[in-house]
Amino acid sequence: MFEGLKSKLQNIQKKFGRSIEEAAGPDVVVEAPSPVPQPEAGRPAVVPDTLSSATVPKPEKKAEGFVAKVRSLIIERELIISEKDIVEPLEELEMALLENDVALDVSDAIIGYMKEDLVGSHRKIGTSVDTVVTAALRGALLRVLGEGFDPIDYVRSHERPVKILITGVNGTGKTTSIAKMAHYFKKNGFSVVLGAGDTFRAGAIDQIAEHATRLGVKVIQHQEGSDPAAVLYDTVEYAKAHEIDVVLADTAGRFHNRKNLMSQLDKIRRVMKPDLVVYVDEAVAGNDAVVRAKDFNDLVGTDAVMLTKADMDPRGGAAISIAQTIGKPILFLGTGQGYDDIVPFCPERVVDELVGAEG
Ligand SMILES: Nc1nc2c(ncn2[C@@H]2O[C@H](COP(=O)(O)OP(=O)(O)OP(=O)(O)O)[C@@H](O)[C@H]2O)c(=O)[nH]1
Ligand SMILES: [Mg+2]
Repeated sequence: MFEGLKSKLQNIQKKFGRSIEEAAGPDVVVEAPSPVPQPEAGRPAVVPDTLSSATVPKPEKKAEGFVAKVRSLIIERELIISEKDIVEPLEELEMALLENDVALDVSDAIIGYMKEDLVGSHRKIGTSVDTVVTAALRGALLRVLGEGFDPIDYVRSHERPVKILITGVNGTGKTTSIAKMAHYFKKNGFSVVLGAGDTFRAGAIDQIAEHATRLGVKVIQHQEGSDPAAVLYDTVEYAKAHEIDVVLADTAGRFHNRKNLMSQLDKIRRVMKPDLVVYVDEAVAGNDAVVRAKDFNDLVGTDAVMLTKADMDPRGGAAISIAQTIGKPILFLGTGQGYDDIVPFCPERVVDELVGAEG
């Protein structure tokens, strides 16, 4: 998952590291003299004049020994990073983000957060600058990814049944995602009912009914061609009567520029009163998925996004861009065709995967 972006980010982290190391100047190796001389009272300890001008000595504490002082000057260098020190790796980072389908404004935000974090402040850089760079990149990505969304917490703390309506364009994985979510909620101890709200596409009702049989959950269905709002209304009534925890409502694939289908979705919303409208799209669609998510959100409203086919996406641009672009969290990633191939989207975990865990 996101392998292309991951390897780019790892190379760029190294470049940032090299640029900052160059700005800091070379490490100074000082032989500890023997016997250890003590500084005269009232005078500072000897500071090696070979230290780079960019290196600011750490303020002396109390009566540490001479060796300890010199060592602290060497391994706890402090420096002030200026923008020109990191202009090249910043440009490379921007290119890498754009090449991997990160939306332009999101890429700008990441670059801005990196500058804000790195430039101008005193940084202790120790023997390696890697931790400084990793922390800055992690911080920037976490800010654009937002807080995430815990589906189990949501269902636990919400009045039942929790009604989840699934929307999106054709063939992106809506029905498969419903089956995966049903399996996920069931595994976590919740009861589930499915609503066969795609009454439009031939075979759609049989498809969801087959998933329901395999998963051992109930599906509410009407005839092909019937009103989807009525099917989903009945599904909610069934859930209420049987104290079911979660309603998962399927809908036909639709494009945002098809007016009739969009107003049908509006009707479904009014009749079923969903707690969560989840927009489903493919991670592999990259920037197209971001644009479509925004259109759906503007037209019918979206509470969260599920990105499918992340297993086939080396770029990760949609996953990084959607939360910031539409201001709604990613709920799950789809990572394959099996029922277990679903992971709640945890920003911390995605960032660990992309740039490595915090040192
Ligand atoms: N590799 C991969 N394939 C997936 C994933 N999710 C869904 N698919 C596949 O995508 C194809 C379409 O899935 P559906 O669930 O039928 O998509 P849909 O959005 O309901 O399609 P329509 O009802 O026609 O609009 C199927 O072959 C799924 O197996 C995923 O996370 N990874
Ligand atoms: Mg479907």
